Amino acid sequence: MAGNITFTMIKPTAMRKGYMADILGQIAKGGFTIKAMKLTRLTKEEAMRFYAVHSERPFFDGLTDFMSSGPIIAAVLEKENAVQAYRDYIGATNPSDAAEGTIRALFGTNIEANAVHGSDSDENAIIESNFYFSSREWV
Ligand code: 3AN
Repeated sequence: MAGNITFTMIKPTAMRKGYMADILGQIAKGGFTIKAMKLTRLTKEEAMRFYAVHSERPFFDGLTDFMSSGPIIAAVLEKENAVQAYRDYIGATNPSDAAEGTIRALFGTNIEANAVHGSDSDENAIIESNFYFSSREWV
């Protein structure tokens, strides 16, 4: 059965461009409830740990440099069938392929700086949420 939790980050370029409030508004408009949230910044080592599943990919070094390049927002979101619903709502990895009106189409810059992260499975949603938040930080 599909779970009701997903995990997102607003990435450094979207933060630098001042899209934080607009993206949070868009998340709310999509019917996602924020269960935990923080403004934070990853070290290179933390970014490498977070994206460890991609360690063999050619873009790993650039991605982890980028994700540790500035402040981000990390958040746990709740909605029915959250993982798939949020992936549909943010759009394709490359913003130029993302459907009109999706978060990545609206706020993405390129395939790396694509505005937001969204978990790809229920299992990873929990692992990623636990990477950032203790149970005390969930409401
Ligand atoms: P998604 O975030 O859509 O699930 P993944 O899991 O394939 O995409 O990739 C994880 C992250 O790695 C993406 N959000 C993006 O920032 C980055 N990425 C993916 N493909 C590329 C690429 N070809 N070049 C640079 N960065 C990439």
